[in-house]
Amino acid sequence: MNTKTALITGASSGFGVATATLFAQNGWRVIACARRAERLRELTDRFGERVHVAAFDIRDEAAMRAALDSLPDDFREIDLLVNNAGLALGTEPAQNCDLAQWKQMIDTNITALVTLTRLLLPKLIERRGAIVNISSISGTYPYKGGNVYGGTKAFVTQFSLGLRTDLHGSGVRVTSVEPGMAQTEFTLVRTGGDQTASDKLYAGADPIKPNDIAQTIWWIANLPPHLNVNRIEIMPVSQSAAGLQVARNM
Ligand code: NDP
Ligand code: 8X3
Repeated sequence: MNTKTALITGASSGFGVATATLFAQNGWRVIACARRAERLRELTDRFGERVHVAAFDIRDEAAMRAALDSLPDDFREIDLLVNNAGLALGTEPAQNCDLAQWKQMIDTNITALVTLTRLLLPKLIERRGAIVNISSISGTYPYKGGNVYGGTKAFVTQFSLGLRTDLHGSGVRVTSVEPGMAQTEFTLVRTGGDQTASDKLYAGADPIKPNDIAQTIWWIANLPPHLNVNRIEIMPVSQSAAGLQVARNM
């Protein structure tokens, strides 16, 4: 039985819970992180001692450090970091956006991600481990209302490529996973809980499912150690880029 350990952020929903489930099912130890402890405990109910719950707000550096410091002995040797926790808030044009929402996206998608990565890097280097960062197609293809969210994901992709360069020769693998439209709680969060808007977005589009991304992360994490997937962009077949726009006679 495999006894590797993965720390997965955002493990209470969507891609994160699907990834935690897949890795635990396949014998990995999983440190499941998110704010909603009751959701994380469903993983321990299912997988018992193979899952350790670490419930904290990823924007709270002191809470993050405390969670890492209090890991049980069996969970201290981390082989894989999946930086998945993240969110989009709002779909308004930049000039109408709420600055507090922009700051929350930056704090969660960028600041928390780099903080956790920096704290775990010494351990990951020691273990010749791997980092999988969940970016997005929104970091490559701008769309209306994507503004700061897309900017945070462009950062995640570029940070991943930079990490690869800095970790040259260490054996540590780094991947930027860049999904397109996927049906999770993402749109519910983005719209402040508008289930109708969420249902409408995904209706008839056959979007990516959480397990599709979990399977991708599983594939990346279990490649032979001489291979690194730098970036992987995945869309549902129903989605494609829509090109540029022109405003005439302005
Ligand atoms: P979900 O909303 O289903 O999951 C988001 C996860 O992030 C939850 O587990 C949530 O946990 C966690 N999270 C958010 N804020 C915090 C916080 N402050 N502290 C701790 N955990 C937090 O969405 P997805 O599964 O879709 O999103 C996962 C990642 O995938 C995100 O980075 C997202 O940007 C990215 N992505 C999503 C796509 C999509 O179309 N769905 C496409 C491309 C990328 P909790 O609320 O319990 O704290
Ligand atoms: C989440 C999906 O469509 O905003 O990253 O890029 S999308």
